[in-house]
Amino acid sequence: MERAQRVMPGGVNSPVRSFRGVGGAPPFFASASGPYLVDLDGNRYLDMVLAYGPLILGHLHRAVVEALQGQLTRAEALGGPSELEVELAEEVARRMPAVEMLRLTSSGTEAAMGAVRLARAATRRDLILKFDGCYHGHADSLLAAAGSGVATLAIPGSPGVPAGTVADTLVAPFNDLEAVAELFSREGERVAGVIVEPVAGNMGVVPPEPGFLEGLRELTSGHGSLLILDEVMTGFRVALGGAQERYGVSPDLTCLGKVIGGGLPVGAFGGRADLMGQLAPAGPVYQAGTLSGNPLAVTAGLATLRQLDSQLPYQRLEEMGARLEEGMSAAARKLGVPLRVNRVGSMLTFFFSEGPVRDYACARASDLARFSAVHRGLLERGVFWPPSQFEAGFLSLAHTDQDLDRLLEAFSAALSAAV
Ligand code: KE4
Repeated sequence: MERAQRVMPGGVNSPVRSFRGVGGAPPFFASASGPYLVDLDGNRYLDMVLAYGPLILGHLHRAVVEALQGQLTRAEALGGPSELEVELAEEVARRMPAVEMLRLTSSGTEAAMGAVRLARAATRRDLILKFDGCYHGHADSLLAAAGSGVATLAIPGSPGVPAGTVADTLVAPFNDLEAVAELFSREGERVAGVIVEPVAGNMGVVPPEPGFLEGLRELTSGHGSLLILDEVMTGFRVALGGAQERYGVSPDLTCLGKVIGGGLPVGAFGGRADLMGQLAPAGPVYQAGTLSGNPLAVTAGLATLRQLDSQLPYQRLEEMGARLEEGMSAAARKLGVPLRVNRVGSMLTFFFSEGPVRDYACARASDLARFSAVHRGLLERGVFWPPSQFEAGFLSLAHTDQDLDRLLEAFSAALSAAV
């Protein structure tokens, strides 16, 4: 880590990996297989991070490895269109009918950035509404923190983001439909779009309350605004057709990433053909990317999606998620520790909170010190849990029942050591 910090800010290439959120130094990983990671010292960990969501099949799934090996005999980059990109767009459209057309990118940040630009162009409006605690990548206009009050004009979420860049970004509390309705009654005709994680994952997992997503759909439709579902994390994770299938809400635009790259860099945004048709070169809205649709990354994404081709894998993921939720809750009950487990399918977060965690303010008010202590205890017992209260833990199809038994033993021991 000292060597890394001499040449990379914080010694990492993405902040959460530094363990600043939980304290202590992160292990440096060297290899992985199935549900396991191995660090430079040869210690093995059960992986509940899975590269923050992409590895829903686990590490080095045979189908992904074989597909990549085959692609490496053909090309690693092409600089021109390939059939592979068409196949991935068709696979996505097959699973998400609302995604009539797709543009591939190399990250979720680019996907959200492109979707927001397209929404503003298509509606000829400037205001974008996001939710406090939801993360859509680090594009300037979306690095916006909640101002004071309820649904308000944003303030820059980071140094280097000019106030003017977030002047057209509004922020409301997640799950607060009233705040959104009030905003639309005031400014609705100026709102280009609402962008939301249909299941929040970046404040820890916070599911949408009944009616929330449907309410956003009604409000946007009623005011000529667009609904953008950021499914970078939930896409093909929480259901065969993503959160839009699970909750029955049809967005105008969808952001994707993580699972559709199978661990290699892929993002995407897509939606109604009449909107996507306005994107360069078909239309005037500019968007581009040197490695967008890269054949290796697309190959890994295709191989992953093709393993997720029925309800069976999602039933297995649901079973494991439910078992983990129940086991963690039982361990906390036995120790008399207030614990809330928020879960949708195979993405879950535990909070040390007396009351329900329904938005970012609740998540921040939970016992972060206890989370850090339990995180450390899990790591010492060979379980790598996301190193931040505001991340989601993930399961993969490579996790076995025995892995879950060991995880629950480690959780119970780490919890009793932390109280
Ligand atoms: P990337 O640019 O990091 O590929 O995607 C940004 C993004 C967009 N939308 C959602 C809902 C996301 O969750 C993300 C990225 N997620 C974080 C972890 N929650 C990535 C991990 C990291 O930042 O290192």
